[in-house]
Amino acid sequence: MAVTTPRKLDAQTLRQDFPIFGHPIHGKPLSYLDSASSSQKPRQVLDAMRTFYETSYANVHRGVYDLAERATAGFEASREKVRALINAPSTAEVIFTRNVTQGLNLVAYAWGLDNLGPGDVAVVTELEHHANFVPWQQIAKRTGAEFRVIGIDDAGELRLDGLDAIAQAGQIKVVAANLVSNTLGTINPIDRLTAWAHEQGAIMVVDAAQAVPHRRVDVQALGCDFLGFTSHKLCGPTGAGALYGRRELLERMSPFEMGGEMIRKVSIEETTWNDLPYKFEAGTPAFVEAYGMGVAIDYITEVGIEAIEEYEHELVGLVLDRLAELPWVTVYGPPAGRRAGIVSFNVDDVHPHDVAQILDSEGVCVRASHHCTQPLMRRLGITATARASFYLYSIPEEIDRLIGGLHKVRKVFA
Ligand code: C6P
Repeated sequence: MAVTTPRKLDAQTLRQDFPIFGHPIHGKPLSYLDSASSSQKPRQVLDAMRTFYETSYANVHRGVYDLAERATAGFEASREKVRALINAPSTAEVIFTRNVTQGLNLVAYAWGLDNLGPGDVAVVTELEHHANFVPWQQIAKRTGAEFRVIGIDDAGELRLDGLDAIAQAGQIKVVAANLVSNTLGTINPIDRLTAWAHEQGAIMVVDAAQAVPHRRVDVQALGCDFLGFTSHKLCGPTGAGALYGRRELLERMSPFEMGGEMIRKVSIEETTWNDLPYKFEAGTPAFVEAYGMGVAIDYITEVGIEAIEEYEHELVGLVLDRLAELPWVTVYGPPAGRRAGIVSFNVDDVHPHDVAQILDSEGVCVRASHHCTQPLMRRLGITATARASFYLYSIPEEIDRLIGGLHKVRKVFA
C-alpha cells in the first residue's frame, strides 16, 4: 500500500509569490492580518490575467472567431475548476456571480419570492453576515413569511437545542447559514443543519465565503441545495464569485436578472430561457475575473487545501495562546479546535478603531468593525471588535508583531 505524507505548507516560501509583501507600510514590513476581509493576490493570478487581456481578450459566448473562442474556453475552463473545487455534480449547476452577496441574493429573490408565503418560515443564524441575513429578512417581509434566527451560546456556537422551538413557527421552507463565521471563526455544523432542514421539507442555503478558501468543501457530502463563495477571499480577483445550485431547483426557478445571454428566444409575445447555468448569467460576465478565479483555484489547490486548513489551525492556536496571556484583552468565540483562522477581540477601555489605528502605525493590518454582523454584535453586547485573520501567507512573526502592537495600544491608552 502506498504511504502518502500529508503536504506541509511553507508560508515563508509562498509569501514570495505575493508582490504586496515587498511594499512596506509606514516604513515597516507589511503584516497583513485581514484576509477574512479580502486576501492578497499571488503573481501567478496577476500575470495570468494580464496575459489573458494581452492575448485572448474578446467577449465570451458571442463571437465565432478564434479569439472569442479562446476567451470562452478560458472562461468555461474556470467553471470546471469551480465545479471540481466544491465537487458539484455538473458545471450546469455552477453559476458565475459578482460575489457571494449576489449569489445569495439570487437565491433569496429567484427562489424565495416564488416559494415563500404566509405560514412559511425562513430561518437564518445569529452568526450570519448581513449578506445571508438581510435578503431573507426582507423577502420574508415581502412574502408574508415568518423570519426566525437560530441563536448562539456564550462560546459563539449555534444552539441546535433551539431548533424544535423554531419548527413551531410554521412550515420551514429555507434554512440559510454560513459554514464559517466571518466574525468569530466558528465552524458551523452544516451537515446537521442540512439534515434538519431536509427533515422539515426545507432547502439549505450555505454561505461558504469563509470556508471555500480555507478548507475542503464538498457540496455533495454536505447535501446542501445552494452554496456560494467569493473569489477575492481565495487569492483571486474582485468582481467574481460562484453559486452552486441543485439542478432540479435551478430548473424550476425564474431568472434573477434579465437581458443578453440568459434567453433562448425573444419575441414581442414571450421570452424563453437559456439552459443552465446561462439562464442565471445575464449580460457580459466579469469573464477575465472569473478566469482569474480559476487560476487562483489552481494556486490554492497546488498549495493543498488540507495543508492550508492545518496551517491556519496552528496559527489560530498560537494567537489564542498569546492573547490569553493578556488579561486586558477579551477574545470572542470558540476554542481553537472549533474555529477557523479568525480571531475577534477587544482591548479593555479602548475602541477597536483606535486599536486598529495603532496597529496600523506598526504595519499591522486588522479589521475593526461590526464585520457586517450587527445582530451578532448585539448578542455579544458590543458594537465592534478588532479582528485578526490568517491565510496561507501568514507567518508566526506577524503574530509577534500583533502582540507587540497590542502592548503599544495598552501603553498609549494607559
Ligand atoms: N466578509 C469580512 O471582512 P462579498 O462582499 O459578497 O464578497 O462577501 C460578503 C460576505 C458574505 N458572507 C461572509 C461569511 C463574509 O465573510 C462576507 C464578506 C468580509 O468579514 C467583508 S464584510
